Amino acid sequence: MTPEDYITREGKYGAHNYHPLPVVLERGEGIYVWDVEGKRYMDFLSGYSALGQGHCHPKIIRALKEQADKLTLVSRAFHADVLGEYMEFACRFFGYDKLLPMNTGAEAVETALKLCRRWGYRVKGIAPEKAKIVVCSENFHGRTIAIISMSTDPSSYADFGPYTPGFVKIRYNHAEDLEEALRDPDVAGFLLEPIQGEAGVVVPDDGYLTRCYNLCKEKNVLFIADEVQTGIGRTGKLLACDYENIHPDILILGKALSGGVLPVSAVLANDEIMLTIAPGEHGSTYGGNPLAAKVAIAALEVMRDEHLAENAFAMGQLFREEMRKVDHPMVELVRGKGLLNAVVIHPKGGKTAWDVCLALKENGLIAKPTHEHIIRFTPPLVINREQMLEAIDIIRKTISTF
Ligand code: IF1
Repeated sequence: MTPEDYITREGKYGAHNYHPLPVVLERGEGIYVWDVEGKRYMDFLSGYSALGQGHCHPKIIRALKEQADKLTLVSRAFHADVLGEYMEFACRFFGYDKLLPMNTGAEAVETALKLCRRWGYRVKGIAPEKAKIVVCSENFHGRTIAIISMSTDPSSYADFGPYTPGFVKIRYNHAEDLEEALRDPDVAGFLLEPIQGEAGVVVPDDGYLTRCYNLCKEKNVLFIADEVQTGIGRTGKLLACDYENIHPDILILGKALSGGVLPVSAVLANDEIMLTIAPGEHGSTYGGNPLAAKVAIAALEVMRDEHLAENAFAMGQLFREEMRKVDHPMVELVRGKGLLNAVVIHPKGGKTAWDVCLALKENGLIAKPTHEHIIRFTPPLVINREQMLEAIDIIRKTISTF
């Protein structure tokens, strides 16, 4: 089969909800992936940041295989020996009383929304059906109906209505909007991405998170951080909120929590919030399954023991420094934190970010455009200096051909 055969088959039998780069991969190791013809690429997408620990990290794969031979699923109808081990490990790792395990990022966001509303009614004392949650424009929190009801991007929400009520949308990076919104006593929580990923890696001003957090504390409103993409080392700290020493009331994790091995997500919070949900009121068949538990422990250990946050910090600095030296009309702006970076591409002679990504692929580096004119560069956090310099060289040379 040729690469075209694979692509045609996928398009014939699969829903057309994605527009992938025309590359068919069959193997991965560390920062590298290989296509069906044996060509090697540097992976500068990392499964949308899930593969922070790199492809097929031996320690994580070993944990997966060992557990797979013993016990894969019990559902939460029974206890499993490894679930408490994982929960204790993660609670200590992130500094919370309790963890609620889910699978995808979207489910974890949904869980956080439910927890927030519950807390709003049962602890804060908001009147029934009145609770509101404040969210930011240009947000991305996933694809469910409730989540797209928070979206300001028509490609996420258009013609999927009717929408879920109870969300108030304010501008991102404008603490004064939050101050205004929090005048309403029915607000239970404020949900945000510490850096907006899908929006094109929008980094808010220093101090924004702190101002928002303090406003929430003043008004008895939960500060909820969606760190599905920014968390677990991606931005150069364990959490992006760590840059401002903010400890969110509700922390949402996903993606790299399993190192790209399984869908594993989690919500962390203290007892006052978490214990508002009682048995039978929320859950998931696969949430917290033994495979996920063992894989997540291994993924977090790898991130800690290999100092991936520190490496992301250093490699990110190198990336932005070198990319900012590129003198080419298509390179409009380079921004990001750690290894969550974006380059804003100025179209030239009808050539767009998509064309740049196609050319990068030919030259052995794969990345994906977002919003027509932005390329996200998010390599695995295990990338070393030599590899990063090689990648920068590929990007520089590719752009110079335009
Ligand atoms: C897609 C971006 C990344 C997320 C945040 C929750 C979720 C995500 C902050 C939901 C998911 C994804 C999903 C992916 C594209 C993608 C993405 F381009 F939108 F910004 F990562 F770069 N919170 N992000 O970023 O997690 O349910 O998918 O596990 O194709 O939709 P999920």
